[in-house]
Amino acid sequence: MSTLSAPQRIALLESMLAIRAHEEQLAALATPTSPGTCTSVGQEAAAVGVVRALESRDRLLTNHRSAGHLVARGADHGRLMAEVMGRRDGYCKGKSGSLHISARDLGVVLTSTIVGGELSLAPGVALAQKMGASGTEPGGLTAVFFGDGAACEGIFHESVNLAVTWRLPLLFVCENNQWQAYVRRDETMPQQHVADWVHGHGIEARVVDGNDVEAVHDAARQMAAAIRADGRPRLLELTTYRLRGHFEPDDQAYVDADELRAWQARDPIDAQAARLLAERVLTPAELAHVKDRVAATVAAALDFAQASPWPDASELTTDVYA
Ligand SMILES: Cc1ncc(C[n+]2csc(CCOP(=O)(O)OP(=O)(O)O)c2C)c(N)n1
Repeated sequence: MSTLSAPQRIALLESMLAIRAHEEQLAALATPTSPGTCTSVGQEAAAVGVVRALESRDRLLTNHRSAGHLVARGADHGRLMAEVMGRRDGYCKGKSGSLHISARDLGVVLTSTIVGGELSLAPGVALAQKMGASGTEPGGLTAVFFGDGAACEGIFHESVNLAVTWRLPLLFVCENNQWQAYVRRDETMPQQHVADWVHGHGIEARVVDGNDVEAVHDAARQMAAAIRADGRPRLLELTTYRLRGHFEPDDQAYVDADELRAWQARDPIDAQAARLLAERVLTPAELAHVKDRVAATVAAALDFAQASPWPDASELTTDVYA
C-alpha cells in the first residue's frame, strides 16, 4: 500500500510523462547529420522516484542521460530544449548541449559526459555540504546518478571508499539499464548487480525495481532520511532498461528484439498509469487530461527553443574555461 497521497502519485506519473514527451520530441528532431541526445526512455521511474524524494537543499550530479533528472527536478522544458539545440536561452546559453548542463538554480551542479566524471566530483560536493561551505544549506545531501558502465570504472570504487571513510552525505544512484553504450552489461560485469560489489566498502546498498516509480520513491526517501540521520553514504541500485538507442538516432540493430519487447511490456509509465486506474486514483478522462497538459507544455517548449536566437559569435569564449 502506498504511503503517498493521490495527488503525489499522480504527480509522479505526470513527471514521467513529461520526461517521455520531452525526450521523444528531441529524438524526433535528430538526424544522422544533426545528432540529438541520449534519451532515458524506459528509465523515467528511476529519475522521478529518486529526484522527487530529494529536497531543495540537496545537490545533484548526473551523467550524459540527464534530461529525466532535470525535468523531475523542475527544469523548464523550453530552456532545456533550447540548450540541447545550442540556443541562447538554454540553461548554459547553448554552450553545453545535452551533455554538460549545469543548472545551479535547480541544485544540479553538473551533468558529465565523461563516464564516471560525476562520480569523481560528487564526494567533493558532499564534503562541501558536510563542512557547511558557502552555498550549501544545513542537512543537505548530494545524489549522484551513474550507469552500470560507470560502475565498471575504478573511480566508482574510489568514490565509494572516500565517501565511506569521510562519512559523506552522499547517495549513489546506479541506473542499471543493462547497456553500456552498444555493449551489453553482462559482457563487462560478472555479476548482475553493482550493489554486490560494494559490501567490502561497508556501505549500505539496496537493489530496487527501477521500473516501479513508487518503490523507487519509497527506497530513495528512506535512504535520504538515513543519510541525514547518521551522515553516512548509501547506494541505491535501480534495475531498469534503456528502451531507445544509446544516442539519437540509433536503429538498435544490436538489441535482441525479444528482450526489448519484454522490457517494453514493463514500461514504467504504463505500469504506473495502470496501477492508478486500477486503484481508481485516476479516471481515464483525468489521465487523458494529464497527457494533454504534458503535450501542450512540450509543444510550447519546442516553440520557445526554436524561436530562441543562436549565441553571437562574439560570445564564443565567454562563460567557458580556457
Ligand atoms: C571516460 C569515458 N569513456 C567512454 C566514453 C564513451 N561512452 C559514452 S556513454 C558510454 C556508456 C556508459 O554506460 P553507462 O554508464 O552504463 O550509462 P548508460 O549509457 O547506460 O546510461 C560510453 C562508453 C565516455 N564518454 N567517457
